Amino acid sequence: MEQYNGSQIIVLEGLEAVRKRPGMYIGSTGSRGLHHLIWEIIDNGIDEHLAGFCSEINVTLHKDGGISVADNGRGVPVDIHPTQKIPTARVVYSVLHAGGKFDHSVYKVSGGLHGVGAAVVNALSKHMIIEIRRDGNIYLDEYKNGGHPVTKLDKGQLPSIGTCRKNDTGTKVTFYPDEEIFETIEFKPDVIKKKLKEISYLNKNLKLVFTDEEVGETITYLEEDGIKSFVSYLTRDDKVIHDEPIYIEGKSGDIEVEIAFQYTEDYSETINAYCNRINVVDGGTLVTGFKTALTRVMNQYARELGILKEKDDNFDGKDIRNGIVAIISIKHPDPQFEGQTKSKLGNTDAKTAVDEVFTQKAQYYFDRNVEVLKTILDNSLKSFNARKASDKARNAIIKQISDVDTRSKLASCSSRKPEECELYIVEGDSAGGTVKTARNRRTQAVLPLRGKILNVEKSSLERVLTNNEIKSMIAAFGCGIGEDFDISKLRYDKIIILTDADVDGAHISTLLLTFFYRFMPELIKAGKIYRGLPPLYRVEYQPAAKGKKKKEYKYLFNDFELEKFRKSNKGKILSLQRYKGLGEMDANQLWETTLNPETRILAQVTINDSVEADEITTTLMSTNVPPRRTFIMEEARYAKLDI
Ligand code: 28F
Repeated sequence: MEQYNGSQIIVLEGLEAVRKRPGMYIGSTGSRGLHHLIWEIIDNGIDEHLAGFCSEINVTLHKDGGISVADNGRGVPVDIHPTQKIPTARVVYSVLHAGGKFDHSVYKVSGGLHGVGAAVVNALSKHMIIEIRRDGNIYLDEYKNGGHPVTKLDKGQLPSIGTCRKNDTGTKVTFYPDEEIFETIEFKPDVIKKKLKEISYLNKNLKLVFTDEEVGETITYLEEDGIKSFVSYLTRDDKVIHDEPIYIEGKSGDIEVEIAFQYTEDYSETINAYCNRINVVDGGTLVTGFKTALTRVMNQYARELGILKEKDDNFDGKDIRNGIVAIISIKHPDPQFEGQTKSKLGNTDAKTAVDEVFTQKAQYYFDRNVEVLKTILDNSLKSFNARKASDKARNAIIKQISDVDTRSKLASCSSRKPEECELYIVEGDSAGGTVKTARNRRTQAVLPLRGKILNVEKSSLERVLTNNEIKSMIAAFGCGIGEDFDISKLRYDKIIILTDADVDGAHISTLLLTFFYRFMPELIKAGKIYRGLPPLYRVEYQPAAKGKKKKEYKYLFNDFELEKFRKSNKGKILSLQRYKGLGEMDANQLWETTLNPETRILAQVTINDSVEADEITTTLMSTNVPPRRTFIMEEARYAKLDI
């Protein structure tokens, strides 16, 4: 193996750090983290597109499990980097966080984790090949085992392996994820296609081509109408109340603003926001600017057209956004992301920029499309009237919730300090009983749910409030619901869903998550919702150490861990107990594995992608069966069957 000089040793130590804690760089080592590798590389190609030098990106899934991403940009420079003293291409693909482009005029695009850089992909790949076409030459650089360079430099330069036409330029990266790092290295074509589709909407004149060599399929994504087509795609299964999405674009200072929106007959409001192509799941100033401007402009028109009389209250923002599907996409030279998952935009100038552009351009549009305007205002009026009527009905129900009986099922904890209290929502009475026994009564409360809760997808709040299980949860949380929701009144720091690891448990968990996502999304965004992960197996084994007679035991939480345990304990006699449900554990096993904050494992529920979350929830939970059947058929091969 090549001798390493000082700077290369530093490079390798950087990559080693990534291999030690991959989750810190790509979020998880599951399927989502695996696919982040592709997004990181594609982002480099999108940067090149944003700089104006790349019009096409090709993504190819190879039969041998590898994946290639190729752009037709300028090609990563191969000259010696002024400070790192190695070829620039090596800096971009093997030095951590060095991917920052020199020409800062380009807005740095980055994936959901804000551009951890292509070097991370190298670190987590067992093999990576970079092919650069530039100045009529084809250069090759190759790495193995997490970024160890294989290609010998020729007088410090990358070797040229051939020539090409002068104007044939670009960068092609092929990589093979390391199965030692990832729980799965199987790329999902549908996940890739969905992302490329979203990228094509957000980058309207960038062509993306996906080839799946496994099945010999090639698909091209190119959306000249950009986010306007994105909105049409999002409303494809809905009844719309005006034919075309309304498209607005403009610039305010050095912030470029694009907005597309369309109204449906639905009750929900969907607003997906992007800053420099990053999906800001928790919104922030760019969404506030849109909502403020939309409410002001529509109320102004409602009064001008006499739909609202002098004595009437203004339409509430929720009335005006009733049924709206909107995409807000801005380009900002220096975005500040805030919040726990860095998914909220903080720049105040983004609020004024969106407000200004929307106000100016929406008035220009509505002055010339009064029919559409009237349709939308009628929709707002209907919602306004319905809201007034249901306020009374809802307040009556919520008042009823506050009385004691709906909280009777709750085994509360003695502490009154929310920051130290946890609420376990447990499936069924038997498990509920064991959890009540095993818990720490001072800080852990238990709410057993009898059977399945209502599927709230597409339900109105009134309908939701008729379900006793949901009423007892609202009463237990203490933070109200709907207009009265106030997260500062939440009685717990964590709400932990504890269901069996079987199909029924998964279904109850999904119903609960649908309820939280549709009616208390703030709880998820504030990181309050968790899933308890009880062990799947308890394995007993004779310890290797001589003389020690006492059997030892270990808990394993999924099949991946069992596989790894078997591998590292070959030849040992193991007695394996599989837990079919929480009820099979005794109180101290349950305490040790699932309740004790020192030893338990909790999975925090997050929303990483607002489009995906909305679509998946609708697909899985709404009454429209065909999309669900398709989803299940496609995903079934990844499901662990519960036999
Ligand atoms: C499939 C992945 O990685 N494409 C890339 C470029 C182009 C330039 C560049 C990249 C200089 C030192 C910052 C070329 N010519 N696709 C890719 N295309 N990086 S990555 O420069 C990197 C900067 O580090 C490039 C002139 N300027 C920039």
